[in-house]
Amino acid sequence: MITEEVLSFAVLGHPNEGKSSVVSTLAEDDSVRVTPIPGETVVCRRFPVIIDGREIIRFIDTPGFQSPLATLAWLRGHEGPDMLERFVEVHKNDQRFSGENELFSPLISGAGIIYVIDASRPLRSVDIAEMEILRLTGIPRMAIINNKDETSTYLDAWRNELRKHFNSIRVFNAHMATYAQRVALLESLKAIDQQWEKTLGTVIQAFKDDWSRRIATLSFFICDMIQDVLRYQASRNFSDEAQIESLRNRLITDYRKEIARIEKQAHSKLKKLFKHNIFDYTLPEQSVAGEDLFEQKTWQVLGLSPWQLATAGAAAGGGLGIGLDVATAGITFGVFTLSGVLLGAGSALIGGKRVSKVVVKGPKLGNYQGTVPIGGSQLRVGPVTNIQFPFILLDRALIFYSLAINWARGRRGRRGEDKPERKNISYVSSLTAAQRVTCAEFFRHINSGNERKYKTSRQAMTDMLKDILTEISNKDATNFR
Ligand SMILES: Nc1nc2c(ncn2[C@@H]2O[C@H](COP(=O)(O)OP(=O)(O)OP(=O)(O)O)[C@@H](O)[C@H]2O)c(=O)[nH]1
Ligand SMILES: [Mg+2]
Repeated sequence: MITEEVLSFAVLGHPNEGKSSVVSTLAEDDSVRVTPIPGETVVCRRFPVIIDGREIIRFIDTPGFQSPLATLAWLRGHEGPDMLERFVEVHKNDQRFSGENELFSPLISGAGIIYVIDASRPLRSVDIAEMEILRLTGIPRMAIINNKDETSTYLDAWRNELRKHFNSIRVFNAHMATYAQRVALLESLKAIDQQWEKTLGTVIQAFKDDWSRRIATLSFFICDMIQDVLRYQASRNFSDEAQIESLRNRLITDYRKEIARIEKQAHSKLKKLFKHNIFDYTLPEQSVAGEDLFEQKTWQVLGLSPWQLATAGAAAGGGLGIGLDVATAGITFGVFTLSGVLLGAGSALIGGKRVSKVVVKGPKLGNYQGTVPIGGSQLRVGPVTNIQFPFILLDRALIFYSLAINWARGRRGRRGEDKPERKNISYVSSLTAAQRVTCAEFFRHINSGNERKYKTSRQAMTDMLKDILTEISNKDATNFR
């Protein structure tokens, strides 16, 4: 007899009930094949959970029961410790039982049982036969109610039946489960069998430690992203004042592209950290977070309110502008600098939107013509000075994170079903006043030149982010942003 050398759980059930979805979520592995076609999984596949290079637990995806009534009838006539081996031996060439032959193999090897049912449909006699088969095996077992449609019509009937056959029952929606729910599921597995208690305790601790490490890493990534954006500037040289207009447009395009690239890169690091390896998951388009960073809508819904901005900015001691047009939700990119040439008017328009004052650096053309560098002058956009901008970046990162940790849900997208409410969409608008100041302090010192203050404010920012990220992951995944 082959034995599973690592603590293993076989995920069993009827075809198409969500077994593979449960495995995918528990093992954080998006290579598990999940399809709407019943009978997709035909052979068992092991999905290890590896932490620190060590396999700590293993989930086994199995094909669905095929002929539960006939299987039960046979087993009842052959009860005994090795009845599963004998069943497979007798039926190995019988196609009617190919599902059972396959799914019994991990049980023969010593795996525990996680039985998945979809409670959005009524209970049938085949389901009871499956449960009875599992009870006959005597293997410690838990039932998972994967309520696909989230209807409760049949829930009580299912629960009553499951209670007769299982040591523990949990509702676990494979497509919505969060990190906290995964840990809760492991906790209840621990309670089923004393033999597992120690190992599962270690597994749960490893899960928790691993999660804290990811959160710490992510808070660094977020700070880095905001820092890179706030420090970025695009510039171009020119020699003819007539070029300014077209140059400015090009510069803005370049600037936007680069900012978008920095943000995208941070999101993709986040995605990796939360083990989305295969799917090119991006922010869902129908959600506000899927809007372009520079879209007016983004600026209307995310970030802080004008009042919150004003107080955060003031408390952090200025340094970052509130932006001329926060109230109208337009976009100020911050300062245009122009060295060598005076742009003329005190403000400029970008794409029809007013930007903050044009700052002229360097000698004015008229008075100091002699000092204009050979080869022309330079037009520069950035670094951004609008305090709302980093708040919006932070908001989008938090929203992206909340989707990524809602692992399976994020992966499958469920487009169209979840038109998010536009209200309550922003995370940063629900920060406390003290947290807003912590953010503003950090944003300000990114470019203030005060290295000591920069370091302390960044440390405070990462500490605060760790708390926020932990809080988000401990919440239920009821809010789709
Ligand atoms: N809405 C919703 N759909 C789900 C959920 N779980 C699974 N599904 C869908 O149900 C279908 C079957 O899911 P699978 O995980 O492939 O089911 P399975 O039990 O492994 O199926 P077989 O391998 O064919 O036996 C897929 O289309 C899933 O997207 C859920 O929690 N919610
Ligand atoms: Mg499957």
